[in-house]
Amino acid sequence: PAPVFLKDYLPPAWWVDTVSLDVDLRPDGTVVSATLAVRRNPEVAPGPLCLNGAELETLSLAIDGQSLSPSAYTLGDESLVITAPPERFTLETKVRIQPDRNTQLSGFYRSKDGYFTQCEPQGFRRITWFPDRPDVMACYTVTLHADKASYPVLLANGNPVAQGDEADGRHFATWVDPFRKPSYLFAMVVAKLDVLRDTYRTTSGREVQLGIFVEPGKLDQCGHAMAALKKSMRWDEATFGLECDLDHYMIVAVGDFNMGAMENKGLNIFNTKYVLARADVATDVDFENIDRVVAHEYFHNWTGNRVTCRDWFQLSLKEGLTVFRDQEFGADTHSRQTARIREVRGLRAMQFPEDAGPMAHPVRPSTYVEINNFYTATVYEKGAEVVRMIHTLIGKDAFRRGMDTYFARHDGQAVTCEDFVAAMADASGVDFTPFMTWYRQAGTPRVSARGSYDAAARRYTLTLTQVCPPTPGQPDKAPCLIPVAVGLLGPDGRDLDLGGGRTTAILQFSTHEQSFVFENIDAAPVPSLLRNFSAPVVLDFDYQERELAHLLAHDSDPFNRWEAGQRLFGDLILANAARLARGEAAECPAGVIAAARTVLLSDSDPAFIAEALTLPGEATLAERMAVVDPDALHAARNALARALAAGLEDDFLALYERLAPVGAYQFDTADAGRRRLRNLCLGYLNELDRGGYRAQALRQFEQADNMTDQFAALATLANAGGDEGDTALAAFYARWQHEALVVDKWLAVQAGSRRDDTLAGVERLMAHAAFDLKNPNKVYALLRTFGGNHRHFHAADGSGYRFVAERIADLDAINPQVAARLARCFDRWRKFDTSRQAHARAALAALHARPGLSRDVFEVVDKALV
Ligand code: B3K
Ligand code: ZN
Repeated sequence: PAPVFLKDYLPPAWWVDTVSLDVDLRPDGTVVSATLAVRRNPEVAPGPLCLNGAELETLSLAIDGQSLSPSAYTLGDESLVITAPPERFTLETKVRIQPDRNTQLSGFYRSKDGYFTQCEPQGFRRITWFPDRPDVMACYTVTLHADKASYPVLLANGNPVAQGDEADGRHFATWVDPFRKPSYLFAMVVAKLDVLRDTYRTTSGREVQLGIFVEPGKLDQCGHAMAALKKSMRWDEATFGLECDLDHYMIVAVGDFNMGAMENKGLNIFNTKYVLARADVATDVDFENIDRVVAHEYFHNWTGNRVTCRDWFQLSLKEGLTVFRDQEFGADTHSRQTARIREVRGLRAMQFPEDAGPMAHPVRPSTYVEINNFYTATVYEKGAEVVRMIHTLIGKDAFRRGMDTYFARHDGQAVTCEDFVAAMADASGVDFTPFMTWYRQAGTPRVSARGSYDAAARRYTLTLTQVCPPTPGQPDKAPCLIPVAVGLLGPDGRDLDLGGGRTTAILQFSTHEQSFVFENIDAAPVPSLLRNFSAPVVLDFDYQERELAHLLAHDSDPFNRWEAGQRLFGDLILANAARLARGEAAECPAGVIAAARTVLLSDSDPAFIAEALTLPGEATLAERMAVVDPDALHAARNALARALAAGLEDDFLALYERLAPVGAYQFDTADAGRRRLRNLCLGYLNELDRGGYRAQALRQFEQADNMTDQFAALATLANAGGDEGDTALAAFYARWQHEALVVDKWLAVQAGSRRDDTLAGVERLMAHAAFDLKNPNKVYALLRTFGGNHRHFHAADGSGYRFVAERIADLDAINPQVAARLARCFDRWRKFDTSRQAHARAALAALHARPGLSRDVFEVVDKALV
């Protein structure tokens, strides 16, 4: 398969102004009749009209009412080229598609309760012939016809303008979307669903009809999503002055969905995972994720839909910005400090490894083979970090002016990342030329810092150097403009005055090496570097254990308090992994236990304490090892958990009891924090492998009135020794087997287990009635969780690699996008020892050699083998 390049972008030779679709669902397939008003783009050289299509059975083609003569066009499997059409004309096409056979879940496809669409990025071409690119924006009118009893709900983007009955028990509905939109934002739903309705009045008085459509019988799981939608609408008005422009805003939940959700204009389609929630089936994390995803899709209405992307290389224009917006919404709605900690934890677990691996790419990629492979942590999460750095560099008010400028200039347009940055530059007066490296360059910059204190001169000098390791296709890296937020802690733990009462300075670090001088410093300080994680970099500083304990206890920046603990624990785990690999015993200095106790007993927010005492993950730590030894790493991490449990047993137990729930469950930030900390205590106590603590966990499992506590107890038991784990797993399945999303949790907890027989368990679950290779949620829960199970996926005998590679091959024939996501588990195979590498290479090579591999999986595997 040939790659596509950003440098080859050309504007379209033809515009489509209006699209009229007639969609007729019949037992032998769906017939789609399309009428397109097409006109030549006067700004580019005349050329043929090229339309995209995939798996379309073409029934007829006509221009201006005349059937097209065979000499006037070339029809291929994936293209329809009309050689010399008139300047302006009406194109009519009629095709048949087979949504019942669409297992890729891209385009129009069947799920349990009816038919749904997913068009981003290139699904619309699986519905009708069309110039399927985001810079062609048109107004759509859609008429749907289907059997009324089976499919009472007929939805499309925009407003309903007509509906009625037809012969043979069928009915129709017509929808008109008044906004011009790219084809990727098209959506339609033909299904049997229940709906929760509500209304929202915008600040300027516009009334919006809200609807959440779900599987019949699930209305009692929609309330939280509806509240999240209304909160998001209010937040965007208050924060960015952005109002909803629609009369109807609908969310439809579907159980078969490749991603989280999709921002189709006025008709979002969501994975059920990000809609359905009730206290007994959803955890606090689920409730919070629903808030974030509902907000994310709603925010896209401005950042993505009103202003869209010129081409798919600009994906981060809408995704990085919209993630930044949903992060800020989450920070304002829940807790800013824990939100930031979780973002960075996620970035380090997912994006840093991606940026160091074979699929590394810039926030704005310059080439791809399959665009679906670029909905990545880099485009989304690093993209959000890039927007956050702009925010940090110019400040909140200028950022708001930049957003206003962006919309004033580009509303209704399809634009580039440069257009966004130009709006920010013009609104702030800051020159962003040096900053653009962040969009062009892949790889995580590594910043090394060293400090020196001159007591006589009362001067502290901080010297920073940066290097960015080479990534595929980019051997030489330029320095980035890195905003480094710095504070200096005095011996009493208080922030020193950095001049004019400021306690945090934003250093603009833009060359290979730079020194920054702080005057009037009375004592040798401990530097607090990269406060609030002001840039997505790895920061090295040779901290002493007591300095980290000082920061952990006193830093006024909550993120860096947490960070100090992560460094303390991470350094110790890595040192112990090396000791264990040499056959020595793991150690745990008293200072580390004491530092942990100080945090545990502090009066900090319980959610913060829980974050601070959660050890860094194996995948994150593995990035710091020259050659990864997953067994030693796993053992060292568990050893530290056990040492903390032993050292703080009484404290954990007391806290577990003190945090016992007082009233009935409700999802609320403060309560969720208490539950998180209490469940962390339960987890630590069970590191001690004692029947009494397992019994306590089993009691919690049985008595909990909510999924958060029940599932936390289950996860603890499923990782512990003893029979209690099996008892709880069996009871959990018996109770929840009819709740698909809860079954996903049950699969995931087993696939992620530390137990020695995890792979055998996963193999057994593949054949269990609960599993279904056609359902992405099931695949993610069982197979991707196993692929992320660091010790078991990277098992020394290669069994994990072989198992996953074979499943990727099976899945590729069903759903290439999901198969390619699973293939990303192999990204870091070169970091392991030669024996593991040989196993991984063999598994990948077998996959690579398979005939008929999709472009999606091919790209991932091919790059992994280079
Ligand atoms: N824009 C969609 C992504 C759909 C991608 C399909 N491969 C979800 C989101 O980011 O909001
Ligand atoms: Zn998005």
